[in-house]
Amino acid sequence: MPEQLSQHEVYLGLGANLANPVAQLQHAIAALRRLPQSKLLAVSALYGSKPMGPQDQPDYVNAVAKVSTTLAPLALLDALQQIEQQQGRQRKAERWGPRSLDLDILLYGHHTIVSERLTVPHYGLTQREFVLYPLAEIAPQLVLPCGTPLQTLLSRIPLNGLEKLSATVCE
Ligand code: ROI
Repeated sequence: MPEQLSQHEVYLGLGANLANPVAQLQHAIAALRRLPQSKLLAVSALYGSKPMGPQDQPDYVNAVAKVSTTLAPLALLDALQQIEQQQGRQRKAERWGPRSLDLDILLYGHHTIVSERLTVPHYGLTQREFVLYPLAEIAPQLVLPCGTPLQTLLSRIPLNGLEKLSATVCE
């Protein structure tokens, strides 16, 4: 695990498909601005996306944010889960079911983390258009810890109906 007080560039995935998903993401971004020991550096546009997993659920709204933080990975995870809970997230037994807010640590610097609570890079990162395209919007030159350029992954993953929404994220 990385030491606690060095600065790390972290990419976070945001997703919601319940309870006014655009507002959920806007509130979550406001909460990310208040994260302790952290600075919000960039946020992608909001994107509408088709559900991955069970299709009998509403479309999602997704975005990616870049944060600089001195929080250790599990402290960051705790803070993100607290934001999810404040916004009414209920963890249900159903795998890949709908959710009011999902905040995922996609990348934590160039670190690879495998622990009971956390796997980084996020296991879905390389497969999910609703993560890769918003990520490329704010970090087009990014190279993953495995050495693969983000642009190489993008060229393999179709948009699958992903669309930029006109809703804005407040400054
Ligand atoms: N599908 C989309 N489009 N966006 C998500 O954020 C998302 N999150 C999930 C599952 C249920 C896998 N499907 C998703 O957790």
